[in-house]
Amino acid sequence: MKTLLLVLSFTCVFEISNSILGTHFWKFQEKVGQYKKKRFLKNKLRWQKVFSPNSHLMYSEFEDLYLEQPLDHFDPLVTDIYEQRYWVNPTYWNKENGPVFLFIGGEGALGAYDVEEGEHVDLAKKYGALIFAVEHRFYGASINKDGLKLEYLQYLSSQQALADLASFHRFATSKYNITQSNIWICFGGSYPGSLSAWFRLKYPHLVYGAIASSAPVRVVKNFEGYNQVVAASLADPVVKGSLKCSDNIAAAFKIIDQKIKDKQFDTLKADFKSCNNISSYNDTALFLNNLAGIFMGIVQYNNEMPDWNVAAVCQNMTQPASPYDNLVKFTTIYLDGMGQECFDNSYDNFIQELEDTTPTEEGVGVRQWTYQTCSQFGYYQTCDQNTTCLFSPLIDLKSSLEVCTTVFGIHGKIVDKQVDFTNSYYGANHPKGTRIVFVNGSIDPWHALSVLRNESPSQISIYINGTAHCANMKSQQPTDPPSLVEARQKIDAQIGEWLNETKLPNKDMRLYFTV
Ligand SMILES: *[C@@H]1O[C@H](CO)[C@@H](O)[C@H](O)[C@H]1NC(C)=O
Ligand SMILES: *[C@@H]1O[C@H](CO)[C@@H](O)[C@H](O)[C@H]1NC(C)=O
Ligand SMILES: *[C@@H]1O[C@H](CO)[C@@H](O)[C@H](O)[C@H]1NC(C)=O
Ligand SMILES: *[C@@H]1O[C@H](CO)[C@@H](O)[C@H](O)[C@H]1NC(C)=O
Ligand SMILES: *[C@@H]1O[C@H](CO)[C@@H](O)[C@H](O)[C@H]1NC(C)=O
Ligand SMILES: *[C@@H]1O[C@H](CO)[C@@H](O)[C@H](O)[C@H]1NC(C)=O
Ligand SMILES: *[C@@H]1O[C@H](CO)[C@@H](O)[C@H](O)[C@H]1NC(C)=O
Ligand SMILES: CC(=O)N[C@H]1CO[C@H](CO)[C@@H](O)[C@@H]1O
Repeated sequence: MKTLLLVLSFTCVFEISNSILGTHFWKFQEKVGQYKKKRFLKNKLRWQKVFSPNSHLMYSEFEDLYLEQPLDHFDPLVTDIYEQRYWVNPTYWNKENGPVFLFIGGEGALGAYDVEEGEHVDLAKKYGALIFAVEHRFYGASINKDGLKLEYLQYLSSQQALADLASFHRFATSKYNITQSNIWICFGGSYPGSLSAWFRLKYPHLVYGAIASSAPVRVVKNFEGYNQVVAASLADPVVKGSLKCSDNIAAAFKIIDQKIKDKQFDTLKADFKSCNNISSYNDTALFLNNLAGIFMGIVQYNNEMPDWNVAAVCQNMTQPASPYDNLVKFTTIYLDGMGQECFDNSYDNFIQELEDTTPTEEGVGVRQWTYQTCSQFGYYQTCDQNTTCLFSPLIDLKSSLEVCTTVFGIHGKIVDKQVDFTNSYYGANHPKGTRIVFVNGSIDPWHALSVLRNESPSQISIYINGTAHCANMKSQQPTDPPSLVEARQKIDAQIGEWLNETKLPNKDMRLYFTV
């Protein structure tokens, strides 16, 4: 029953890590991240062979750089520091009046590719921008070696992360000789999408405009809306889903629920390739989360990897065999595809993983992100309300909240209070900002928490028919659907407009445009 946390990744930094129980969803996400990295490297190597056949093939020409940040921006008596990692790509920069593009990190490590590839890089080429990518505190290499201990997690918050960006702005302005003529625009997808919107909202004097892709700015404890979109996406013909497909998935989960009631745990263990016995309550819940996580992951990352998309799920789930048998078979295909023999459905293992305080430089920070959901965001992707959820109602809020209590000592009532505060603090899905573009995909379950309508003439929403999480953040590809091409053009035009208005002959005019 724990909800895997949402993680953002690669272009989406580490596209929001999910908040469902178990680590399986994360594994899928990591696989998506690895795939993208591999594709990127392959393209890069090909490029290097063509243009510099004799160069040694390095991962990237852009090195890891660090700046010192206070562990606590708000309490002068805390004098500890940590080193925050960032990258800079000056290749396209027109120093005189080119903008600065800030790519914001989230719940996973960033990489040099974040200043080399993606929509923001394409736009940087066009507009002569200096590109920075800044890793989020406590993720990747931006953490002290004992940073994951409970006593330090209090310094992991979106407010501290935004203050890091303010402090980075000051640091970079001085180090790279950035002037008033170089206006800043920030980018982010998923949780960093929220940070992008919030950076503009809370620090409008530092950043001129923000692109917020797939940004779940309205936080919510029980995010049952996630699975409503998952259900709608699996039924959506635009991505080759169908009602029959979603009905069959629901039917299969109903049979599983019945087998659980009948205590047929050995059958379930064998049918769905569980590594462990799942008869204890917590393990059963984890099993259900992991199984549902297959569908959540594939929908959220629809078409990020070849063969793993709604179309394939629905082909498998609408075969002539019974829905249950189709699900059993698809689970096996899925595990093979992930290179795993069985699902680890052990709740104890899951908790142990969350309690591990050893930082890992790569990938998603599972412990950190879980802490952020417990302490600020909730986002638990449950199935226990009266919704159109296809999965088992045993995927419930109670078990997600138990993880907060068990691992961090944060009780459900506190989660409530913190989630309410976060919405008050930032304005939920009606933030009163200006020059913020919210971009969402209709297939992306996270869009349910984003800004989907124009809030004002300068706080606008772009809704992409048929795309999943953060699709617009990738560089353009020949296979992109017209809706995505059009969305990117709108973002491009918006940035063009912002830059034009700052280049008016009387520069002081700029002040009138900022409010
Ligand atoms: C910034 O300007 C100073 C003084 O003009 C110069 O010495 C330095 O090299 C410049 N730094 C960069 C990164 O351009
Ligand atoms: C799983 O555990 C239950 C309860 O302890 C036990 O009855 C059952 O035989 C176990 N199944 C397997 C396959 O070990
Ligand atoms: C399930 O997990 C919760 C939270 O870790 C724990 O309090 C509870 O005792 C566990 N239940 C069982 C039956 O092990
Ligand atoms: C089932 O899904 C797999 C993995 O996506 C895919 O390769 C396969 O073609 C699908 N099977 C059918 C019958 O559509
Ligand atoms: C769920 O639906 C049932 C039947 O419509 C209703 O009796 C029940 O109160 C609902 N529960 C919630 C939490 O809305
Ligand atoms: C989305 O695209 C499909 C066709 O690809 C079209 O039938 C549908 O009307 C579109 N939906 C919206 C809201 O534009
Ligand atoms: C910005 O100004 C340039 C030059 O005047 C013009 O060609 C371009 O169309 C303008 N772009 C937008 C988005 O207004
Ligand atoms: C779920 C949802 O609110 N979808 C909305 C997304 O944005 C489009 C365009 O603004 C609306 O038509 C949808 O209703």
